[in-house]
Amino acid sequence: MKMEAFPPVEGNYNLQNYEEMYEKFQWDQAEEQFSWHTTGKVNLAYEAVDRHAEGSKKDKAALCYLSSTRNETYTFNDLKQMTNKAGNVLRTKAGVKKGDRVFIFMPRSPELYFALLGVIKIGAIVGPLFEAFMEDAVRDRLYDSSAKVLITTPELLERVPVQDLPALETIFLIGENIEEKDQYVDYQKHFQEASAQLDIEWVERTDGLILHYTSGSTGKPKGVLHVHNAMVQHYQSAKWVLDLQEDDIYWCTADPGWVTGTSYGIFGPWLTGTTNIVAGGRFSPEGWYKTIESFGVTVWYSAPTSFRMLMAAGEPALKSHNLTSLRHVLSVGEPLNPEVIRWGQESFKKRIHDTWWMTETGAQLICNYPCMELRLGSMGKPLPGVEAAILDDEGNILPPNQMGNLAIKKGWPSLMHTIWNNQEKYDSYFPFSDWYVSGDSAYMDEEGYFWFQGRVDDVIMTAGERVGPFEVESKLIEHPAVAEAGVIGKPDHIRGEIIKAFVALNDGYTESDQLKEEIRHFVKTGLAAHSAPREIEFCEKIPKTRSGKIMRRVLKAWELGLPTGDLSTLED
Ligand code: 6R9
Repeated sequence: MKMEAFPPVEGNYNLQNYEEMYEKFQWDQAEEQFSWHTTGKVNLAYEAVDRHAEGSKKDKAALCYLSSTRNETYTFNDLKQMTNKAGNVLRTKAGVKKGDRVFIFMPRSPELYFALLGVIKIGAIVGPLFEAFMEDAVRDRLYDSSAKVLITTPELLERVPVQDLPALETIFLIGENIEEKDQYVDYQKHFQEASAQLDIEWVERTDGLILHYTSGSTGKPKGVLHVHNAMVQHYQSAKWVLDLQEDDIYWCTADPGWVTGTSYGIFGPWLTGTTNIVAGGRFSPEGWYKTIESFGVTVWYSAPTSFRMLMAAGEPALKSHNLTSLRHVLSVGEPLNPEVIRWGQESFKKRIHDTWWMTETGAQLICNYPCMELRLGSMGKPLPGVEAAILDDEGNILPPNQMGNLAIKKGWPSLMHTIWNNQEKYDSYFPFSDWYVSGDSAYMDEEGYFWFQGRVDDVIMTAGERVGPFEVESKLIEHPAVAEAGVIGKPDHIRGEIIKAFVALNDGYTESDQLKEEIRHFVKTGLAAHSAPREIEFCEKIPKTRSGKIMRRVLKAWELGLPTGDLSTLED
């Protein structure tokens, strides 16, 4: 198949020469950035906030928050004080101590960011939840982690099954006219009265920082525990991959309920002392373009699903905004379709840089860098300091161009520390001792670029051919009628599996058998005969997670009439 590529970009980037850095970089070099390198006192929140507040960035804007009702800016000094107050409230009103689990269940707002860092400052472990979670999702997570404290709003309280959570001692409510009784405490009242001076809890590098629950295909969601040491990689990847520099205005569109919204919505930007935009409310093409324009966003980190929605929204919204402030654009969460990269190049004249990583890996691992050629459809190359390979099912390294298990050699700083209460699950990621096996299927080309194929469970075996759902989906969305597509293998007694595509159409197109035939033909001639879906079903929406991932296992379960498994992260 023809490979399409964009040349490296000229410019003053933090990472100038990928090959050279890959040869020589060791992680301990990155540690010199941190004050603990000299003081020996460790706390991520200190490095992300207080270190800047006590230095030359004191009055630099750290957090700019915009929603339909609020427009606020906080400097690093403000952020230091606000997070200190939050830490004090938690300590004095709920007795929170090092290692306690404190969950935050509320919409994006400055209070959420203050509280999250406040928890970390006092050495506790923070568990951020999507505000859209329903009762079962909240119960599973708080119960599994024996959370001691919850910070939420009165509106969301009905989704907190307090009676089922014996470990939950205190519930802080953020809102108007809070009545304090039993374990319910008015957070804002105490926040206002709290001291802005705090004794930070110094911790070990291997002490707990954050607990992100992530759902597997079966069973309950698993609690991925990260530790303070992850900051080394949050920092270094924010430098090289996000390319954050002194004057940048950075916007990560992810919610802190998803690992992207913490590693790169909080830690990466603030460890590097960058001005960080947080936008409240829901996605709308108008609102998003306006955010870029009004703040003059220079570095923008988002996800394929959002880019596809912007693409589907078309020219009118795009053309009425000035997006020339953008200098660097990135994507994560799902394979980035070549069509989306072409759209980015046409519509705002920027390459969109794909980045691959997982909740479990804590930070970016395989990425595209401005100084490197960008091969459309590839995830890029491993970060300096990271060794990636494709393994067969026995743990042997496969040669280039063979599809297999994407694996990373242990030894990068942000690898999860454990799965909460589930050592067995943790061990299952390391079947060949030294290698972390991701569960993703990929291949590496001759020049060392990695190409994502699908989750291992999603790879389709049809008439003896292995087909990754991603390339079929990518081809499908190149058809003008197709807005989104999800592709699965459907058992078939002759071919093993056949390819079935679920397709959501763009506005202005009507479902018909003729259109199905046309789409099939389009994939057949554009990709390969064996990759063309034998069945196409139109649907209004493709089921996705809140972080925008197509839930192929849900499509498959629907198709086969089987139980759908954990649906807590399904978007409404
Ligand atoms: C950060 C994050 C992890 C899974 C991962 C893979 C998929 C993420 C991707 C990608 C192709 C990319 N994924 N980035 N697939 N290209 N650039 O997304 O974490 O929510 O835990 O998901 O997402 O399948 O294994 P998480």
